Amino acid sequence: MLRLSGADALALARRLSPGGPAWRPRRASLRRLVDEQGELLDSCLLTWMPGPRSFTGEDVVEIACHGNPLIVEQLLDACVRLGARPARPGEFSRRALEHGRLGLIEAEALAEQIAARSPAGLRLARQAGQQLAPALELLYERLLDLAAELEARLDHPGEDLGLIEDQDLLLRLARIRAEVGELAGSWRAGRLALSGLRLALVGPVNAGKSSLFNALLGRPRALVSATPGTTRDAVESSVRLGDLDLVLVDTAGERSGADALEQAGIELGRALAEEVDLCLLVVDGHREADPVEAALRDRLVGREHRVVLSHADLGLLPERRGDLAISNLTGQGLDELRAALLVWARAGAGPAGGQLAVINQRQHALLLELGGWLALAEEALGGEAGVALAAEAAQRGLATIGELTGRDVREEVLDRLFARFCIGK
Ligand SMILES: Nc1nc2c(ncn2[C@@H]2O[C@H](COP(=O)(O)OP(=O)(O)OP(=O)(O)O)[C@@H](O)[C@H]2O)c(=O)[nH]1
Ligand SMILES: [Mg+2]
Repeated sequence: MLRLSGADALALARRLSPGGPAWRPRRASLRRLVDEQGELLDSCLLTWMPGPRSFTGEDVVEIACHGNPLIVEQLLDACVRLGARPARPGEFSRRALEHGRLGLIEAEALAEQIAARSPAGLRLARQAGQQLAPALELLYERLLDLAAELEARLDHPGEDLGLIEDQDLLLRLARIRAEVGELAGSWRAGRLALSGLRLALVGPVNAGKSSLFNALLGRPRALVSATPGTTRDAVESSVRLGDLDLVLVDTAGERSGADALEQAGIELGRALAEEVDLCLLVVDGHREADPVEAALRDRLVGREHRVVLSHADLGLLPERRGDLAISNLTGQGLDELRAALLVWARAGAGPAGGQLAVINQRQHALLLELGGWLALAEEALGGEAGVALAAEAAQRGLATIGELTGRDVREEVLDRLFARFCIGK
């Protein structure tokens, strides 16, 4: 699909396909596209969508040409010779945004839908595109009401305006703050669905990390051998796990007395393991724990991690403790591990599938900021600082939601106030 957008779109399309049927808005018509010499470039369906009722809000012509990249390239060249220029990345959506055809959140959701690498990510992005902006608008409306209440107290102190009680106001603020907190917390689930679960396999040399890496990937991606210290460099690869994208990082095994090069590999593995969502400590369950393993267990304290006992086929020592036992040789425990990974990934990830989640860091950060303003408003209203600060904090909160959704704020609070209470003189 080639898409022309702008005031000259139709004029250009006419020159590209002289003659042909009359152009009717939003009706696909079969046309012959030719170059300057009248040579046929393609014969295909063109659709004219006059602005502002088009995706970008401008005049748009869509050319549903044949899929050969050569045809697309020749058509593009012909369009450029006729005065068009290639669009910049995201430019159509950007124009749609500028012309009010697309909200900021919807544009962000669209970007995530295009980039999604797992069904879970796609589902979340679609959902955000449809429900996140309305949900935020609703929050905005509710906060606007409260801000209006606060403004009323500020402008007419001591007067009985039939306003709601402070206690009620506080309660409503707290309720909004709780919802905002929940939505901000959904980022963990959002990030998980969109970026996938990053999982590092760490452990002593020869524990079976690379074997497990290959088993989870379902293909021999990393070298496996009985020689300790086989994996030198970190190896990364991704695979679908349930409806998630699982990004696996195999690291160099740890041991004491490694040479400089091997030690560098170990350090690299440690650094990468710092950045993942979950570490799997793989240890050989049919051998006793050694100091290297003890040090690893210590290092993982306070971090998201699980312990996998490998070599279950050889018989586990009774004193060995871990979350799961597996054998890379027989495949024992691997299905259980996959299932457990999905559960572990979602543990603490906030709302499970089906619930609304934010889909990027910007939204997350602004929601945290909003929560801060709401807390300040509550604190001020309930304490010494008083209504002026509370009103200001509510305004900042509104501005933050405005920033989130891409809208503008300010005078509206007063508009709302007078409309609702009819106190204007
Ligand atoms: N019997 C048995 N052998 C295993 C198992 N897992 C791995 N091995 C063997 O143990 C040896 C080491 O396996 P790797 O997967 O290379 O171990 P690693 O942890 O990646 O080792 P380094 O890269 O050196 O840190 C190989 O000979 C594997 O075939 C298992 O569950 N059972
Ligand atoms: Mg290895």
